[in-house]
Amino acid sequence: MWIWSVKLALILCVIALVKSQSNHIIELYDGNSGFGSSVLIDGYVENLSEIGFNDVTTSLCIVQGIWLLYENANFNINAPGASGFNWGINFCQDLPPLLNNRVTSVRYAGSAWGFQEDALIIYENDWFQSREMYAAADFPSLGRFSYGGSLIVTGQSAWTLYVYL
Ligand SMILES: [Ca+2]
Ligand SMILES: [Ca+2]
Repeated sequence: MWIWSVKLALILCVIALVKSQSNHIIELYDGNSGFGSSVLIDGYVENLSEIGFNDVTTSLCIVQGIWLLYENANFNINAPGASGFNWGINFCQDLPPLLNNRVTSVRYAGSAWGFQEDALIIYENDWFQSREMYAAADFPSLGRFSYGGSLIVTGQSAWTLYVYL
């Protein structure tokens, strides 16, 4: 049983680490085409009202990384809604109408230290919404983290997923 406790502790440790600063960087803008007031973000933001930018984003510039945007707080955990994903290096774009002036939470996907490193991220709901489970290496059991709504694979390694232990 202690093994599972250690594994759970490791999982939580990794999740805690990836929520802080990373080398994924995005800038959100109030106006079209990167104009207007803006915020630079390099970590998970559960509610953009914390930094005075809730429901105002109209365009974004990705400096680098894989970024997920959500209509509601906490990555749509409590209330499913619109979501969007963008990834790459140094590009800007306007948000689609479904997300324009509606983005309330944002987070990145993959390794905190490099978005092209090997990682597997499994999300509870479709379109990368709600809770997530992150793995960077073999993982014998996901335990209660039995999500399967959507997933993102980064890096160059192949992964095999099993239904049973
Ligand atoms: Ca706006
Ligand atoms: Ca919103």
